[in-house]
Amino acid sequence: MNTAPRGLQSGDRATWFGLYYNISGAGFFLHPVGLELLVDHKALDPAHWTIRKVFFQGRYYESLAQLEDQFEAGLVNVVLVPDNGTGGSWSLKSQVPPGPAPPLQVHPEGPRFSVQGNRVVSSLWTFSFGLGAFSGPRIFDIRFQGERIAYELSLQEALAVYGGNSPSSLRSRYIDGGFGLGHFSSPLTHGVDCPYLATYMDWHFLLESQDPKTIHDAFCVFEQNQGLPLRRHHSDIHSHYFGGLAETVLVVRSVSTMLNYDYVWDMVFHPNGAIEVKFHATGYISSAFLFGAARRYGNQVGEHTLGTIHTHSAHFKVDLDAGGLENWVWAEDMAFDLTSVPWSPEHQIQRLRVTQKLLETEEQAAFPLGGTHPRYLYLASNHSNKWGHPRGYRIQMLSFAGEPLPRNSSMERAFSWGRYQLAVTQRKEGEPSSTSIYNLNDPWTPTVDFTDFINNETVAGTWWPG
Ligand SMILES: [Cu+2]
Repeated sequence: MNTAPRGLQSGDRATWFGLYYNISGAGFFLHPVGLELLVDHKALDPAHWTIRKVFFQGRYYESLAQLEDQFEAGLVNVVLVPDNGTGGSWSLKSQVPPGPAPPLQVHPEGPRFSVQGNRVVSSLWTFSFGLGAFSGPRIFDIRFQGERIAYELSLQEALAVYGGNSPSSLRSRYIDGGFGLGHFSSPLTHGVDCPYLATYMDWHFLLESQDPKTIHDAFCVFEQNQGLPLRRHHSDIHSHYFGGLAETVLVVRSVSTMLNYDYVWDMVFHPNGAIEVKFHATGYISSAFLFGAARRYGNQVGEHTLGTIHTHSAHFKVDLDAGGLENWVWAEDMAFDLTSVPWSPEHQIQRLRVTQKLLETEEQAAFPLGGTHPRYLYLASNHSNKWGHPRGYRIQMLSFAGEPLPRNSSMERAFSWGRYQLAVTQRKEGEPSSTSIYNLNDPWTPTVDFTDFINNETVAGTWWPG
């Protein structure tokens, strides 16, 4: 099993590889044998690559020869790991008969959207979709009822940080854009990955080869009943009526399989004009040989297997156009004022009111993880509705991500986007992405450090022709 990063400082080219049994039909992810090798691959000629360190079942050795010598001398305590699994369940095959077929969604009068090339058109929404070979799913030119809402909505990066007591697990920080979130997209299985009646599209790409490749059914688009009303009211008081609307959403989905784990990426278009971005992590966990204080670093999932502790984070970019290209960032919240009761001044009351604040600089509009942020945050235009309120688009964050790495880590700047729940920056042609494919293999001198984008420039009202 390949791991990253590949060393401890800029310029290093040395990777820890974990060895696993490859069990037919169930992969190798849960079957570590306890042997890990640090391979120095700095030389351009693979013939000169060397093994710099060996780890076997809890102990480090200078070389395979040293491990062999100590084994021959009876100094190595070997735990025999069977090659057919070690208790626990590790196959994704169902252990029980499937039973009756599950419910299906149908569209009685055919789909209510069409896909023309890479453009999706429904009665409410139009947009173009695609995959960045490295950055993954992206949507451009999103229009709601004909009006542009966003020029770009795209995944930028995914990050997984691990802990453990074996070298490859305690070292692992996967900055997945460097491997290729689009490149490692997997074909979608009808009826499992997306509804049976979804529209499936292939993706063609040219990467690391002279010949184009195709990922069959790399995208799906479908409409889904949310099983909840978008709105409803039933009146039995004074007048008798019911008004309601079933909520159906339009979904574009793709899945990236990054070795053992799979990210399901959804862009969800709601009938009220909201766009939702979400991802789910599934697939296999990563694992390591279980020894010593392993359970400080995860859970035991097999007789000799530790499921290693880790985090998942992802970063998205949205280039919003709320009512035109000139936008302002407003923070709104609520506050209580202590006031005397107008009709009875000897009493006091806590009166709830609206607070509003214009956020003018990139610093003011950057919200660190764990800090307080306003309950309502929106991009507003200089157009008003008929009551004089500025037209705008709310940004709502629902995330329980933690800090990816402490700031004093030598590689934290390679994913410094992880410091923020949300950051609004001036749009620039020179800042197309919050990350770089080169950050994976040299995180110590990152090609792109997102915090550089936050340098006290204004985010108020101007539009930036690039
Ligand atoms: Cu995970």
